[in-house]
Amino acid sequence: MPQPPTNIADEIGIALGNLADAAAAPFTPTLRLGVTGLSRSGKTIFITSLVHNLLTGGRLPGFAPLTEGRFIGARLAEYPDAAVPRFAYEQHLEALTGKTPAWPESTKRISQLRLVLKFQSNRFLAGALGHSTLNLDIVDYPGEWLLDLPLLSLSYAEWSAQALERAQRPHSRHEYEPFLNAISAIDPLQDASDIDAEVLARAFTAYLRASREDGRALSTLPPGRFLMPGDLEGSPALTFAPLPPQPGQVRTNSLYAMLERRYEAYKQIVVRPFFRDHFARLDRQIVLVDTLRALNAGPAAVADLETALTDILACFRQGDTNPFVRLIARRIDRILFAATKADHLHSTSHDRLEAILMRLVASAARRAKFAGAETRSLALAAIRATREGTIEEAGEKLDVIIGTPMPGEKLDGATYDGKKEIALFPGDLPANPESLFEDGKPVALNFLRFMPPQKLDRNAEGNTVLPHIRFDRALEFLIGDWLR
Ligand SMILES: Nc1nc2c(ncn2[C@@H]2O[C@H](COP(=O)(O)OP(=O)(O)OP(=O)(O)O)[C@@H](O)[C@H]2O)c(=O)[nH]1
Ligand SMILES: [Mg+2]
Repeated sequence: MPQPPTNIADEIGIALGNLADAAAAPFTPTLRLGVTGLSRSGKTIFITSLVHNLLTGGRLPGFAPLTEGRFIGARLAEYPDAAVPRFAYEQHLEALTGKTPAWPESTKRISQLRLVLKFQSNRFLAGALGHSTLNLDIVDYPGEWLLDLPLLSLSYAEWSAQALERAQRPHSRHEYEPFLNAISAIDPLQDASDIDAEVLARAFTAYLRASREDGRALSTLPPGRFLMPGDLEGSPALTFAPLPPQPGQVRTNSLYAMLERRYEAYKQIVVRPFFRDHFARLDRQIVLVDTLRALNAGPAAVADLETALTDILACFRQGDTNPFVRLIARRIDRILFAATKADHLHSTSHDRLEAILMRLVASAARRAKFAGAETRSLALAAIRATREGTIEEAGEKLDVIIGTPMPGEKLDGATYDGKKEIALFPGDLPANPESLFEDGKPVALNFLRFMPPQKLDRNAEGNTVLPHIRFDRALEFLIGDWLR
């Protein structure tokens, strides 16, 4: 039986939280923006760019509050939840804009931030009262953890069946072999022992790690904390593994029953609070999708990504909200699907990139729209690392991007050192997105990771300006109407 992602106690907590927000709303309303994306999809960069652009009034021609001159300014404020560290905005910005610009590391822990936005409202009553303020709350977390949300509605037997089926696919077999051997050496119905549980969990984690290194499938598989344990390293809730189905009732002191209990504990102790505290009360959502990486990896990866996004997004509470319902039950009423890192392609390919993204998230978007939420899709770069150019090859004009590939990136037998700038023609995206989902050869594309922009402009106040692609339009859709 599928279980709801929350229990009654959670629901009461969520409703009370919403009421507390509502009580504070006449003074300062709070908008919770969910930045959703699998690992390496660009969450940390998106949040850093958002904070920097709002703090410094960046170049955002498509963001109406700024262009209409109503945006007064922003500041970082203390977050009400003292238990979670603050998003390391200053460190991330320093990494990106320091002497030797570098991308921030993969996120290992959860963090959060609150921006207080001040603006001149153009609504009659609010305008007469002077300046208005809005709290914008955002949480950053390791993308791996997102894959855990669908586990909330899966029993141990269901999850085991899915995990074992996936592992037995042709390209997973060699990574899975040692784990398969570990399972065959153990009788799931024998007496439970910690040692056996640890052996299985270790072999399973090694398989998850090997799959992550394999570019052909999704970069990570659940449970997310196995590879990104945060504070839970070594805890019993992380010491389980999938097992083949057992006929009939299993003894409560069997290994199978022990691993089942630990799986349930993982859901209760780790996944449910993560969902309840950070995802159950969102107002807006941006779903970041690294479409190009999946295309590079081939049809199996594209199909995996589509399934993962559909399953994950089904866990969120989306739908139309009216102000009365919002008092106790918040819903995400706007969702922006974004193909990130659009600067890896020339702008002439952005329409096709958006078409592919729309095909990837079609089921998720349909479901959200049916619930009453507004959706949009966009190809964007939160930080633009390339510029555009044209080259001539064999008498043909090619639209290229110009940038510095990351050290170690390889193309046509050359390995780049992180210093040499190149002009790259990444190839043509297919006009028909459907072709990417059909089994067959991956499309021949050259996507390289680029160094962050090396020379940045400064604005009149001396602040660095982060170049971007359509980031202003994303902001307008996500928060613009709250700043009216
Ligand atoms: N060129 C370019 N690269 C980007 C952009 N955003 C992200 N990247 C690249 O993608 C990598 C991952 O971005 P992050 O923001 O760290 O991704 P994340 O979603 O926070 O990943 P996890 O923390 O692992 O969940 C970065 O190190 C960059 O190499 C962008 O706008 N342009
Ligand atoms: Mg991150």
